[in-house]
Parts: sequence; C-alpha cells; structure tokens
Amino acid sequence: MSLSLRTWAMLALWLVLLLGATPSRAEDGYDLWLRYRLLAPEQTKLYQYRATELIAGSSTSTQSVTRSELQRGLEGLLGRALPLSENVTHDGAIIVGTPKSSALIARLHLDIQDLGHEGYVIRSVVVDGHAATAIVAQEDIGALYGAFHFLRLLQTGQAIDHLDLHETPCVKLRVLNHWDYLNGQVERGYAGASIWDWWKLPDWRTPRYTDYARANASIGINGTVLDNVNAGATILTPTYLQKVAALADVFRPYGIRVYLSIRFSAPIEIGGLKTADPLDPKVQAWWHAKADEIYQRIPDFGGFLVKANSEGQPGPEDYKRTHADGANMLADALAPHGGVVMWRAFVYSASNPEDRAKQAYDEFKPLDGRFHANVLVQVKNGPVDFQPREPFHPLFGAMRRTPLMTEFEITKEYLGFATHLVYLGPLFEEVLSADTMAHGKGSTVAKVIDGSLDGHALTGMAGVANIGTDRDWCGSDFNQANWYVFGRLAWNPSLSSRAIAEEWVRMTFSNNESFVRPVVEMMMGSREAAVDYMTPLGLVHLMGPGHHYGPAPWDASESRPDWRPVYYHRADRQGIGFDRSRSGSDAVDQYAAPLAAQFNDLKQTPEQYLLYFHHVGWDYRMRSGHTLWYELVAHYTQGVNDVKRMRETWRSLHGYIDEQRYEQTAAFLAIQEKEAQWWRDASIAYFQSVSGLPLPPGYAAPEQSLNYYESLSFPYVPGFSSW
Ligand code: GCV
Repeated sequence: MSLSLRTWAMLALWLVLLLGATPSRAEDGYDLWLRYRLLAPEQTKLYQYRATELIAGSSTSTQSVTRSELQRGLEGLLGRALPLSENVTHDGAIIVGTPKSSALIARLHLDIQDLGHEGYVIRSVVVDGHAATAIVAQEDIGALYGAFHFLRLLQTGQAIDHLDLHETPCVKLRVLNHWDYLNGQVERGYAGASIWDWWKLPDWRTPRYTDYARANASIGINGTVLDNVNAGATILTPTYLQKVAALADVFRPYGIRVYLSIRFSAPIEIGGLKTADPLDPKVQAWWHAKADEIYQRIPDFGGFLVKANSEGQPGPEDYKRTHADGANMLADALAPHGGVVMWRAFVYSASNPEDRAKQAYDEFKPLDGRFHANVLVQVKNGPVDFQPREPFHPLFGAMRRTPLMTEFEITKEYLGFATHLVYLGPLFEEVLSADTMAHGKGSTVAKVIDGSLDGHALTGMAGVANIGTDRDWCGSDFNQANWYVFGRLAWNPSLSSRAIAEEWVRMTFSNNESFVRPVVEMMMGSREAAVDYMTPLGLVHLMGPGHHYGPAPWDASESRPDWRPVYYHRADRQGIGFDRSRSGSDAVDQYAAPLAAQFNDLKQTPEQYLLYFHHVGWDYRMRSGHTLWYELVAHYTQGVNDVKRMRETWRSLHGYIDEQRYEQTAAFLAIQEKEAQWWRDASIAYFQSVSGLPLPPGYAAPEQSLNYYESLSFPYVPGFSSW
C-alpha cells in the first residue's frame, strides 16, 4: 500500500500533536504564571546556565513546599529533573534555606541581618570550589519567596550567573479580599462560583486550594479574607470555623494567614445577646470568647475585616458609638493573640445630603489617633468606588496617626467584567504614585501605605479578588495579570506596572520578543482605552443600575440618589460635571492645601479629573483648543478606536501561543469592541439629548437611538447578588 504525500504529512502532524511537542499545545490557563514550560534558550539570556543539583531541606512543611516547587519548576523549565544533594559537588548547584535549617548555608556567612521574617537574598557564590546559587533567608517563608523569585528569573529568561539580589517586602499585610458568600456566589465575581467549597469542607480539600496558595505565595500575598464584607454571622459558628481552620491548614506552609469578614451584629444573631453595642461589657466578653475560640482552632489567624454602617450593614453607629469604638472593641479581643482589625472607611449614608465623595473623610478624619495599635483603616483607592479613574482618596495623607491600608478592586466590576482586556497595573500605579502633598512634596500614597511617611510599622494593602471556579481562575487569561500585578505592587509599591506586565507576559505566554513587546504595549494602553469609552474626563459612576453592566448615564431608577448616574454627571443644557470646588460641595478642601488650590481652579485641574471637580460649560475651551463637547465625543471615539487597534495587534500575534488561549482572547476582544462601541454610542446619544449640540464634524452618529439604549435591560448579570 502506498501512501500519498498528503497522508504522510497528516500522519506526521498527528504524531507531533500526540507527543505534545509543539509549543502551541492547547492551554486552559489553569497554571497561571507558574507554567514552567521548557525554556527556549534562544529567547533567553540563559545560554551558559547549567543547573546541576538541588540542596534543599524538607524538615518543615514550608521547606517541603519550597523544595517541591523548585523541583517542579526546574524540571519543567530545564527539561530534566535535578538530583537532590547534601553538599555542593558540581558547578551549578542551587542551595535554598536558612542558616537555622542548613549547616551548609550557615557556613556561607551571608549578611542577612536586615531581612526580617519574609526577606531573602539570592547570591551567586562559590562553595567548596564550585559555583552555586544560594537562596537564603532568616525564616523558611523568606526562602520560599526567594525560590519563587529565582524561578521567575529563569521563566523570564534573565541572566543568572552573577546574582546579588536582596529583597524585603515594603508592606506587611498583603491581602486578598474575597467577596464570596457561603452559598457559593461571588459578589462582583465574573469567574464562576466561589472557590471555597464550604459544603465539602473540612473533609475535602481540593488540590485547587494548594494551587491557590502557590500562586499567592509566588507573588508575596500573605493573607486572604475568605468571606464577603457584606458578611453573615454564620462564618463565626463552630461548624464554619472548622472549615476555615481546614483552609488555614492548607495555606500555612505558604505563609498565608486567613482572616474573616465579620458581621458587627453577630453577638445578637448567633450569641443570643440583645445588643451589639461595642461599649456593652457582655458584647465585649462575647467577642473575646469568640476570638479565643478562633485562635484555639487557628493559632495564626490574621484577624477581622469589617464593613460597618455602610450600605445597610450594622455597625457601632447603630448604638451612637463611633467607628473607633467599634474597631477598638474587636481589636482588644484579637490583641492577646496578635490579630488585627482592618476597618473599612467605605462609608456613606443615604440620609446624609453631603456629597457622597466627602463622607468617608468627614467621618474618619476626626477619629485619627483614636484607634488602638492593632487597627488599620482600609481605604478604597478613590473617594467614590473603584471607578475606571478617580483622584486618590483624600484620607491618604490626612490621618497621620492611623495606619491606612489601600483597597484596590482586582475584579473588574466597573471595568468590563471578565471579557474586557483591561490591565489594572497603570491604575494601581497612578494611585500609588499620586502625591498627597500632605507633608510636603513627595508624600505619595505609596509612602502612606508602606508606613514610611509617618513611621507606621503595621502596614497593608488589600485587593478584592477576581478569583472563581473558572478553569483559568479569573474569567480570562489577561485578568490573571491583575491578580499578579496586585501582589507584586503590594510587595513593592514602587515597582513599575510596565515592568510587571512584561514579567507576566513572559511567564504566562512567551519570551519571544516579537510577542512580548506588542502585548505589553497593548496592556499598558488598555486601561486608558476603557476610561475613554466609559467615563472620560473625570466622569464617574455611569454604569447600569445595581448590576453595573454597560452604560446608563440616564438612569435615575435606583432607590438612593447617590447610586444614580445622574447624581454624578449632573449634565444639563449648560454643561456637565459635579462641582466639587469651593463654590460647590468643596470636596477639594479635603486635599492638602496645594492640591486643594489646584483642584479648585478649573484652569489648573488636570483634564483627566475635570468633570470630577467641576461643572463645565459644553463650550468650555479645553487645552487642545477644542470645546468640551468636542473633546468628550473625541475621547469616547478614541476609546473605541483603541480597542480596534488592540484587536489588530492580537490578530498579528496569531501563532505565537497556543490556539486555545489565542482564540479566547480574540473572542473576548471582539466582545470588548462591541461593548466599547455601545458605551460610546449610548453615552453620546444621551449627552447629546441633554446638550442639544450637533456632533463635531467627522464623528459618526450613534448606531441606535437613545430610546433603544435606554430600553435595554439585563436581568441575569453575573456578580450581582439580587438574582
Ligand atoms: C461588597 C460597591 C459594590 C458592592 C460592594 C461595595 C463595598 O458598592 O458595588 O458590591 O459590596 O462596593 O465595597 O462594600
């Protein structure tokens, strides 16, 4: 039987696919940035590198996971298993551990005094006449972080023959906040259901929990709040604490502590008390006993996160007490065990006629200095609510005597849910590098939260997780970058979001420069694109009611005025924007004097915040010389064009990565373009109906009528709890 050339070719292709030898083998994203695929040496600076043996202890659980991560990573990246050894016998040994765990490491006499609990050094050394790489820390957890760093160097193709790295985290508590309900729903979650399978815990601990811990440890995250800030009391019952303890056991080797969001009224709901008044001795005793019970089960429990007197949650103000009274009562219960309270400043009230953006500052600033030592106040990055762009929160720099954490939203509630490709690194960096001017120039938000500005040792950064049961964890491959960048910036808030994007692309997809460069560019521009097609020039909060999907600038259906888009944009025949200058709500004066003066002055206000601080005439001349109306239409259009360009970029990259991830991203970008166009058209149609102005020449009219956009309704939007 003779086979045709075509048949032979087909057979050969099948063979290649069968052996999985092709670099484009389908991937489902489960491995995140810890893929450890065989390195292509021509794409790296590793030509000379030859790892020969691994010297790593395993007498504690953290040492064991460090060793197995290195074995797994090195085998995957280098294509061969490395023998374990006790001593350095060849050039190319990798040594990991602490002087306490290894006599060999003690013998190196590396200067590690200033590393603290979590720091590490990675050094190229000579041991017994052989070149080696030493990953050394004071404590096991530092060595694990160092091991992940070393693997990252390999994964990103760095030269590793002359290493002298020294790393310590700038922020102490680097924490994910899961907005997960015990029934499996995730508020503002777009990646499936909750990964916590409460029903099967504590007996069944899915391997996913371990992979979750590995991913977090690889970027330095050391805490996780398991349940939603809109908390129920059930999580504090013995049945659930047992489940929480099981998760804590899985996470412990990876240096991750568990925290819980608590319901302030729990003493009533599960404690049988008549009150939750923080100054009532019975209430205090109940919380002390509850803390004792928790620590008995979970000796390294992190503490409580609290949303109180906000959006309907109970809190100390129900008893005419302050937020400080509430936080301190809980802090006192946790203090004997070393736990902390992360008390949220996200408060605003329907009955308060004051500008919503001012209310948190008004309430918390007077409490500065009144919180006990183990309380951090957790402040959202902006004064409204995680919008595509807001100025930084005025509490940063305003509460010198209180440790403030910043809270970012990693899940894209306001930035296109799962499907829009929006890399949040530039948003996080913009906030962290913002100068509060509170104590002179250079008083950045980063310095407030890393404690260096006011000498706080207790510091923290929180990110609302975008993690769910989707196979790829985050609802899309590119959403993984937002989890990644949060962790890296929490470790060091002065890293550049561009450098982090590059690292992530290399680890997640490829080291091929022709792929890396355009993808990093695309990511770096993606947040600005979303700002443009959703809320340009300082507009905020224009999304659909409740579910927050899509544009609805016309909407006034929400029960509370401060949940309605019309409250925020205030567009009328004359102009648009919220006047927060001294002639308006005077929110500007919550900022330090030089910034207040700048924001108060229409001409000096950065145009990216223009309509956040000012109500501006449609015919106001912008710096470009165009009118505001023209610029608004131009920005909306620019946003759509940017997404079109992102699609073109992605199309040009076909073949560089596996088909599965390529195709999903391509499909999601198509959704993004469609929705960007919808945002643009619906917004322009609405604002035009208010301004009565013709579209600037050359700009296309919206595809549909305003009536059409207003008629759209979305009863089954994910992530919204009132399904
Ligand atoms: C957890 C916004 C979100 C809510 C969230 C709230 C908060 O209002 O839409 O889903 O509730 O912020 O941060 O508490």
